[in-house]
Amino acid sequence: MKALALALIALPALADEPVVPKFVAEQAGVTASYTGEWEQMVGGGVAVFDCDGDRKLDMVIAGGTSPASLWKNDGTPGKELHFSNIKAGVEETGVSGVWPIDIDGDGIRDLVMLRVGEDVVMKGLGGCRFRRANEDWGFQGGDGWSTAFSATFEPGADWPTLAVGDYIDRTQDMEPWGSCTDNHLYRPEPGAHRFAPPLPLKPSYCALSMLFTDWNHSGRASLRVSNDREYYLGGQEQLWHLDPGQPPRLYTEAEGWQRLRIWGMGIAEADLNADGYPEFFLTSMADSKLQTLAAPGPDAKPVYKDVAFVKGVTAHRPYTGGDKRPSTGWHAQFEDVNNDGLTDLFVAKGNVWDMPDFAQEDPNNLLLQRADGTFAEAGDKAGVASMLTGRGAALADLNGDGALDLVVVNRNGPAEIWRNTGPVANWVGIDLTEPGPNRDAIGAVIEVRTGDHLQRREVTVGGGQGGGVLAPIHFGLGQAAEAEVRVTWPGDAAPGDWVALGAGSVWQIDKAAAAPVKE
Ligand SMILES: [Ca+2]
Ligand SMILES: [Ca+2]
Ligand SMILES: [Ca+2]
Ligand SMILES: [Ca+2]
Repeated sequence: MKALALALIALPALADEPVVPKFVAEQAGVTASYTGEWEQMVGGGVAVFDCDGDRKLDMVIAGGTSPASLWKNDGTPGKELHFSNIKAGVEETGVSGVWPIDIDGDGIRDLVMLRVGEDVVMKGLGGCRFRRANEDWGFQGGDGWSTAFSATFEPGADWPTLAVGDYIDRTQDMEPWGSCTDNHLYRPEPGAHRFAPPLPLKPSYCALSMLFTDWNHSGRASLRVSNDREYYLGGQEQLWHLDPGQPPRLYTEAEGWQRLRIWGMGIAEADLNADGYPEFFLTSMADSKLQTLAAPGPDAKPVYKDVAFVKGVTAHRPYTGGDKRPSTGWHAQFEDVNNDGLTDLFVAKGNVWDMPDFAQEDPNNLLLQRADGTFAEAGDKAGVASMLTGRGAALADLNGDGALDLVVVNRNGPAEIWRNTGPVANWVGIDLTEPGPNRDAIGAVIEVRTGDHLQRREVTVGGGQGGGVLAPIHFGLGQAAEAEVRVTWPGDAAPGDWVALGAGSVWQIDKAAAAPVKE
């Protein structure tokens, strides 16, 4: 109890209820929608990253039956948001999701575009221009209805490993259910700077989200897969071992894995108590899950208990608007939107497709974490309780003022953008770079200490719904004017030294450099 008391003293700004920041809707020049009927009922998301090196975050929005579109950030830092559409080479139709990642390690972010049809990898050419690279990189994009993505760099690899999740076999009749097609793992072809032929991940159960994550603090990622029980027979949630040089292998009940069946839509990870063992938020229809390891520690088994109810994050039905039917959750993301040092949670909501047993008027959630670890709904007070049909989303600082802004991609409706106008407390951004193939240090762990309050973030690519953010990692600092920061680089057994960094800036930490540099 003494440690807890000290932690509270170290954060004097914390009142009983969290500060609610005001999000102001700004059209910001963006006119994109995710459109389509049956084959676009799932999917629809946004990739947020800097595609031209000006340190302003740009966006690629999946369009479904409409072309995907790139939106270059040409707003003024600290001011209103503004983007302009430029022809970038990404204008494919059928795109269900899009994620940024530097595949070829040249320091320019590339894109993985999942489609209803052939998936496409796009090489970033700089200046927000892209070119199809399936042939150059040996990427066999298949012809499935792809819906889920994650990426990792396996130990010693000079090229990333991608996981792509697929949904229903769209060539089959819908009855009977159970026609899920295979998910695939794209590993490097050794020494060749290209992908080997994909390995099917059998069995597959209509994945809607995947995430490579070091759930057991082993220094190595496993692959979590969240599956939609609506369309599988005998399926469940999944966790795959990914041992170097070995075929992927499912965790078994003998190893502690417990059967869980949900309408799995999105995965978000956060180490809510900074003990090295991340919690997992899984969106679903009706109640969402928040899983924490039952017995954290070295050699932990993947036995999770659900703490969504006690933490107040079930988000199972609309909290405003009057529609009392159960909710449908999609993209989820943990970020600190008021910079009090406590991670908050955003969930995009929207009916699948005129499902009468579920809410049509289904507001997004913005759940603010309290000092006691429970969460308070603030989506309506913050101004983000849209009733449009949400799918993908991103929390990211789009105008560089230290307050995380929000973009939500809606099905058959316009993408919505909100500027976070605060109030927010102090913050720091951490932009990791390392030499070699894994330029963005995917798999690194960042720890941030203010007084006795510790925050911990693993750098991941994947999860969410239909897209993701590749940007400096944001930490709220409360009233602290500086933070101590250390990094455990991918493949390193021990963390680096603590360094003190001033609040209010993004710091580039380059593994090869002597000291962090303010951007
Ligand atoms: Ca930019
Ligand atoms: Ca690249
Ligand atoms: Ca917070
Ligand atoms: Ca901002």
